Amino acid sequence: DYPDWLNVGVELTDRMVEQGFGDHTALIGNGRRRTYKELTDWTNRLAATLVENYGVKPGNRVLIRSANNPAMVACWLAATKAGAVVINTMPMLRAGELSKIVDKAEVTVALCDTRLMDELVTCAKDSRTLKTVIGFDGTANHDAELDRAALDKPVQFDAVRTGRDDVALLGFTSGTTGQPKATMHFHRDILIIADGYAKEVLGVEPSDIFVGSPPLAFTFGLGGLAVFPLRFGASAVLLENASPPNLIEIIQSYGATVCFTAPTAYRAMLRAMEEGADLSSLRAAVSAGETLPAPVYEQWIERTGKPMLDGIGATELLHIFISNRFDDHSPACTGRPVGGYEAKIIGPDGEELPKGEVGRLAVRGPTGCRYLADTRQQDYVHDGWNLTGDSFWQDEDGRFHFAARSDDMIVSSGYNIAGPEVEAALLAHETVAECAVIGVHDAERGQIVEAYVVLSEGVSASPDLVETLQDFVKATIAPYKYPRSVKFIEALPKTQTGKVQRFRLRPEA
Ligand code: 3SK
Repeated sequence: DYPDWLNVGVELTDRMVEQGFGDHTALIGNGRRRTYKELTDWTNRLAATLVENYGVKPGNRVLIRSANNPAMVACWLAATKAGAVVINTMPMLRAGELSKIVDKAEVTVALCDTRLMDELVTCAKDSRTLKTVIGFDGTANHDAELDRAALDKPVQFDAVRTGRDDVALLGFTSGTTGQPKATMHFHRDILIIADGYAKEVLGVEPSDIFVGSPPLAFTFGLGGLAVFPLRFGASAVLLENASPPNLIEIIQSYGATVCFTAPTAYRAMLRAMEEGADLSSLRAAVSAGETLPAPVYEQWIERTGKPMLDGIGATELLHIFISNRFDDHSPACTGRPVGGYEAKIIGPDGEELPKGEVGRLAVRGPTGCRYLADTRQQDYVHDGWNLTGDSFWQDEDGRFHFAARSDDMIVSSGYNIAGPEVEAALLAHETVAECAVIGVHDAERGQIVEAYVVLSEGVSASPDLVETLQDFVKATIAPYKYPRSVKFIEALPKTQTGKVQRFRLRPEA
């Protein structure tokens, strides 16, 4: 039910002021609070600057490079108001990685935190399309080229009348192969994730204060830390450094009520609570991006009396499409589809499988995958169903349960072994800080389970420990699932969004 002409930049700022939220705090970061009115004025000035000083036209691809801070959100909203198609990128990307994005998206203008210029300038030197790189002040002291140019612009801006089905955002996903894919999302998609998941599952109120760790460049972060709060007149605290100690400190000092992060950070929060941290302000702890181990979920309920809300999303679908609810949740369970989405489990022939059987998770709903100029579209969408890369099963009550990434299923001596189940078993041992499990070729069994283990602080690797862990897994889950090979490593390979890259552990990688 969105109007034909819709600009999500306007909906999240000017419209909120019209609705009476002008004096509410919208964004907190870099030691400052900004109200909805201030954010609206700021983004209107920036939008006017982009159009008048830099010639940004509707449909131009504008890349933003920044850590999570209010200036990045302001740049995103401003470029959107100017009718641009925005690509948010993470600060850790190097010139080579930026070049792949710039080439694929045909980026013409880039807005870059002045602290992060080097790699982007290097990328622009060789780019066919990227001719304009404009610095902005990520610390929001308005002391960079873009900010200075914006200072004398009026606070009113006639936003471009984009259509609700015009592309507003390109979300990049590296997948498992390293060849980035761009997913196109419309203006209306960005409101749908708020009016769907955020409203139905989280019940966002203007009094909510959002905090979290995912980068705004990742649609999980853009939704959780910008779209959801701004759509409902709530506030977001944006952290350039969201490592667990900082996140915990911020939750306490701002009384944050909604947190978006991954299980590793929740584990750190559980430890901090044992040492006296007071995280009781949190009413919603959202976990996604990695499987939520049942012990973390259980300990969270034990400590806080509230469920942790595990969910699954995908850049292709923009945000979370299956989730637990405050009043409908259980361990090792991802929950039920968010309103408007349907999900089913299919076999290799595309036919729906009976309840209880593990197969590929297929989803359809109001947001869906549209890869930009990519033949992989044909693999991802069949008959309107988005075929995720995850293996799930559905229980008799209709709830969905994660089994494994489709490509992570280990088949050993005819047994299907879901790597995450072995990981969860290992993680329950006190010596294991983090781990990842893969299948490796074995002449006798086809594959065997191999575990890569990062030990807890102060624990040393030894052959005895290998045996201890193997026995522990055998005692925790069916013995055939135990890791026949255990390797100790310093750190797991991860993407910049914190996902474990199991494919990099495989011998052929
Ligand atoms: O889990 C993910 O990969 C994800 C991606 C985009 C948006 C939300 C989520 C949870």
